[in-house]
Amino acid sequence: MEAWFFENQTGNFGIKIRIESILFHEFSDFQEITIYDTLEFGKVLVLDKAVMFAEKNEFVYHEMLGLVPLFSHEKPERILIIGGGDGGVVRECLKNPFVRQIDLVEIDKKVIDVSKEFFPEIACGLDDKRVRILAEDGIEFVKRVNAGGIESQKYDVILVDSTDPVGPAEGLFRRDFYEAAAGSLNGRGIFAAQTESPFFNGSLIKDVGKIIEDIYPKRSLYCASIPVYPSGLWSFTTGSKKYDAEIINGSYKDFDFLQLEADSKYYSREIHPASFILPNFIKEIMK
Ligand code: AG3
Repeated sequence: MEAWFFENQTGNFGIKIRIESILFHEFSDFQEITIYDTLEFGKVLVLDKAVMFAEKNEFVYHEMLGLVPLFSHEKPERILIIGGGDGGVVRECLKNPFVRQIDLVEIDKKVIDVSKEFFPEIACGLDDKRVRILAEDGIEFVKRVNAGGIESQKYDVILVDSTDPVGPAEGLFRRDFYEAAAGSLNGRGIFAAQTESPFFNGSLIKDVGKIIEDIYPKRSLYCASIPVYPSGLWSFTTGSKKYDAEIINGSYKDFDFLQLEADSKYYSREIHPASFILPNFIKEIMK
């Protein structure tokens, strides 16, 4: 008998993926966690019935959220990742030669545990000695850093690898969080967050963009193609205090980009600036 997983990506549209087996299913303190083995995409992590990634194409999202903001920064030494307990973004950040410390603040420790068990190729960076894992609420965390205020303990880059803006991640799309995050960055800091689909979530992208524009001198949006997410086209919003996110910083002149490109399946020196070139309907959203 055939078995299928359905995700209702909007109220009126969804995807189905044929599954071979259910490898894991549990309600954690925060959400429903399911891991399917699928015929098309390999293993798939699903949180609250929404696909987080599929083994076969997780590289797109993780490379684009991890590498673009870091390589536009001159010297990203201290990184904060909010969410992202699977470790995919950590793995990518570790490819940057300047990274000295990554704090991963994931509210749901169970996501970290299952990723280590079922997705060792995604979670591989979590055991790196530069990585500190904090199982707590990212919103409270940035409020603390912001209030503590010691410049040397602030971050060069903050990345938000959240679920959709419903359930545990809702607060990660609100102004008070964005303001506390900006206050947790040092004067050269860059912020980037996943901001959903330009086709289905235009008003969210617009609202987030307006807040980011209020807070940072530089704001931009870039996109990447992710087949298992709603509409297949995904957006990332950046706010920057100094650097232009669309440009690879000149401080990487001696860096071995050929090796990075060999180790990466989506990101390249060409894709970095190209992903900021937007079709008119997205430029319209950004106005
Ligand atoms: N975080 C973004 C997932 C959003 C997908 N939405 C959906 N399927 N409705 C992914 C986390 C990967 N580290």
